Amino acid sequence: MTTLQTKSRFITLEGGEGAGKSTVITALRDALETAGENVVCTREPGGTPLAEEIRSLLLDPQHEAAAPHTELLLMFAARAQHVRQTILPALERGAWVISDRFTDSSYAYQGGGRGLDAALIAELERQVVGIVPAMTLLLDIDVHEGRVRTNTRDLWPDRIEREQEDFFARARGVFLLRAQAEPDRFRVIDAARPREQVAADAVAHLLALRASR
Ligand code: Z5A
Repeated sequence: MTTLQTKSRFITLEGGEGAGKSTVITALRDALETAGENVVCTREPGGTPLAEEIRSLLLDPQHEAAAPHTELLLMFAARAQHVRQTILPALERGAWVISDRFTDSSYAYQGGGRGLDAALIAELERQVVGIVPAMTLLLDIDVHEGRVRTNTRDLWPDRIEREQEDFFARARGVFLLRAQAEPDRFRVIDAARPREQVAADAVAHLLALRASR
């Protein structure tokens, strides 16, 4: 795979910690199912048994700290499996696929957060992933505000969650730059508002995309 192909029924959710992606995914699934569609909800890193094992390696704070390139390549190893094993087969069956995070997270966290070269990430995206979602919902929230939401939940933060706020601020900056650069694909949603409003905006974007087909 060398050129990127946009997949019309493939939707991704991106955003910082505590942005509320899980809540929104449930609302998106319900909206599509009500409209009679088949839906597969999945997540990254993960989404297949092997990719979930890679997720454990990546996020378990018991392991030694991964070098930035190790982290990047494990993210893409998991994604390579996820695309071939879960996403493409579901799309080929005619289902919609909604993924909690995808390649934009690698640009944000490994590129922005860890400082790795975006050209390397782009090359991995072309060679290893090959597909781009038709729509990416970026749930944007102030880093501190998002972390306050998860701090009350996470007794044992994972390895990435243990990073400092400036790491997440750099990641947020990359998400917003990518959204600015690709306005046709991204919809930026203010995730600081109540759950119902955030979910309603996300559903409206999805149904508008579906109606435009
Ligand atoms: N990562 C990476 O570095 N590179 C990559 O390529 C990929 C991922 C694919 C995945 O861990 C980590 O991997 C992630 C990026 C990195 N690390 N970080 N940060 P994860 O899946 O466990 O982490 P997450 O995606 O950030 O999950 P999260 O923190 O759970 O975020 P969320 O799913 O958006 O949040 P939520 O569970 O829906 O809500 C969080 C809490 O806020 C919860 O208690 C809710 O009840 C509450 N909430 C949600 N919405 C609201 C509103 N609107 N108001 C008030 N409270 C709310």
